[in-house]
Amino acid sequence: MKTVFSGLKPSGDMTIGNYLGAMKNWPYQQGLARTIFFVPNAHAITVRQDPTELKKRTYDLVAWLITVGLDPKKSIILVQSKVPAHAELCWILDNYVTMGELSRMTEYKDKSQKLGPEGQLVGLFNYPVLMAADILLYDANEVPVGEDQRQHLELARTIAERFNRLYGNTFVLPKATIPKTGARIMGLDDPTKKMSKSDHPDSFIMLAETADSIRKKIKRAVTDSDNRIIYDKKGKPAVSNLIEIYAGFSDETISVIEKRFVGKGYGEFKAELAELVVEKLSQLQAEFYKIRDNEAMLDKVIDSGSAKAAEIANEKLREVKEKIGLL
Ligand code: AQP
Repeated sequence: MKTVFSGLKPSGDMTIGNYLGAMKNWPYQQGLARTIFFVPNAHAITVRQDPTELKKRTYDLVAWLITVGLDPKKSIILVQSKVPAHAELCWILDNYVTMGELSRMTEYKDKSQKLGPEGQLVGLFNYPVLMAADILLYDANEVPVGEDQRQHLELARTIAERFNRLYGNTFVLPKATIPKTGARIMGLDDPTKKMSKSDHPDSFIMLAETADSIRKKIKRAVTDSDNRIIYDKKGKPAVSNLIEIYAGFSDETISVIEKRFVGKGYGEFKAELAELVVEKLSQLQAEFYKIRDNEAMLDKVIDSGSAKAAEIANEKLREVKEKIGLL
């Protein structure tokens, strides 16, 4: 049975980008694969975090994972900091990747540029190696992620291939699985930039956003010059992004949506989109708050999932250490 592995870092409140590009698709894998989902809280600290907020968001995220349909009886749900093997394998893999390879990672280039010299932390630079360790520890065959993570996945594959060549078959080569729609939801204020939970609030819609705020943000979202609802990523990036959000929430194809809005303008389209997002998110929010209220249950899910994960991860780490001569 194949293994499917993915995660979401608690570096901000979850956005509809994280939902449509990643977590919405994860529950479908349950039963068809060994499914492991994690909260990479150690990844989150590559950018300064408020400790109380970080802890709260870690619980929020576990609650969101359950809300979208992950069942702790069918999937392993773990928190990265509870399984030290991730950090230990990262250190080992650091010795099988070059500075040049890491320097080419566009996420590092974008983030470090945005953060300035003070934010150019070694952890941020090393982020893709920790991510490779996360994936390789569990023999993951498939990693369902949004488009932005493709480059990191390729690096994980390169590191695995390099290690396997030197020491014999050790790691499974992971493959990124990227959804057809929603793989790259762009900012509402700027369709040339990916929607990110750590950006300006006008650029994203949170999963926990209130109905009023969703309506306001969609109304204010930038559009393109003509008034037609046509999907054309190059020529009409802003409207194409809104159509993609519509498709993600309605589960309709882009051409069905285009047909529905023939002869209608941006105002009408945006109003319908806002109502669709409000309806879908309020259903999810109702479920989320019930789950989030029960922190004792969340603790049990985290502890038992992390213990199961540690068994798998420690076994892989033992094999790696044996192969390279570490006691
Ligand atoms: N805009 C997006 N469209 C589609 N998918 C997206 N993902 C993130 N943004 C979009 C996918 O969400 C998953 C979790 O990502 P993450 O939280 O681990 O890190 P990220 O990709 O760096 O997400 P953010 O929101 O941009 O976080 P910050 O602002 O903290 O860096 C991944 O599968 C990702 O592809």
